Formats: sequence, C-alpha cells, structure tokens
Amino acid sequence: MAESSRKSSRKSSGKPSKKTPRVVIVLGSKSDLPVIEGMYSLLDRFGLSYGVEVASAHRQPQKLKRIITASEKGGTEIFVAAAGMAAHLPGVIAAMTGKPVIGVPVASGPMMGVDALLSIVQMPPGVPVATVAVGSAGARNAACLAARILALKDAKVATAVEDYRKELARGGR
Ligand code: C2R
Repeated sequence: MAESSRKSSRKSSGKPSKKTPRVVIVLGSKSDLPVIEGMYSLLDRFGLSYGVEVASAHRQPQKLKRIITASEKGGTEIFVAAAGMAAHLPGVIAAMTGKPVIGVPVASGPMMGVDALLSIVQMPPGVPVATVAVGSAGARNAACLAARILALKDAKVATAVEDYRKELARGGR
C-alpha cells in the first residue's frame, strides 16, 4: 500500500504492519478520521490487522485504484469505506473489487449524513455495499461486521467475536 495515515499490526504495536492488512479502511477525506477512531480498539480486540488510507473516488480516482489493486494483491479480505456528502467511495470500491465492502456514512455537510446514507445504501443490483449506521456507531459496527465475516473461516476471530458478545450481554459497550 502506497500511503497510510495509520497502519496496525495484529498486536497493535503502533508500528506499520509489513504484511498487507486483512482489513483496509478507506476514507473520502482526512476530515473523516475522527469517525473511525472507535474501530481501532475493536479490530485489535478481534485480532484483525488493518490499514487506513485516505483516497477520494471523486478527487483521487487513480490513487484509489492503486490502493485497491495493491491491497487485493497483498491479500486484503475486507474493505471498509467511510465518506460523507455524495458518498460514492464505497460503491466505487465495490466496483473495483469482488471482496466484501462495508460502507460507513459520515455526517459531514448540511444534510448530516442522510445524503451519505442514501448514496451508500442505494447501490444497483450486483454491486453490494453492506451499509452500517451513520457516524461512529456505524464505524464500530463496520469493525464488528468485518470480524463476523472473517470469523466464518477463522476460529480465533470467531472466539474473539463470541467473547465480545458475552461482554455486551454483561452490560459492556
Ligand atoms: P472535505 O472535508 O475534504 O472537504 O470532504 C468526504 O468523505 C467528506 O466527508 C468533505 C466530505 O466529502 C467526502 N468525500 C466523498 C468522496 N470524496 C470525498 N464522499 C467520494 O469519493 O465519495
């Protein structure tokens, strides 16, 4: 991956992961970064390596294509895309890859995320984007959903997902 604003190894060492991360998070703008902050500890807890990239489909389509191609080649399994306003980023990524794409609508702009929600959820048939709630709750659910998908074939992730569910049942958040 060419550029990253944050990368994490499985052990959350704070050092960049040498391997391509299993989950790649793409943001439409640096201004979206605060929305995904809650994802980091969850992905760490689920034992999932992740990387964060900023690449707008509107403003930087070539950069976006390079990131998706390099990530896929390196073995990335899930893409999460967070964007606000006319949020075409997750849909464009879903057009570029056959891997699952989870879209997080960001409440930027005067329509407070309704525009982004509709832009992300209303994909034409055949090009799915799994759309979560607007804002940081949605971002956290994107981390949980990525873990649930990967848990289907990864027993360690499945155990971590079940532990988290038990914690929620005990009143955790
Ligand atoms: P700026 O703060 O950079 O002006 O961006 C971003 O995700 C952000 O929420 C304002 C908002 O524009 C969004 N954006 C998109 C795309 N690129 C930027 N929705 C895209 O390609 O879909």
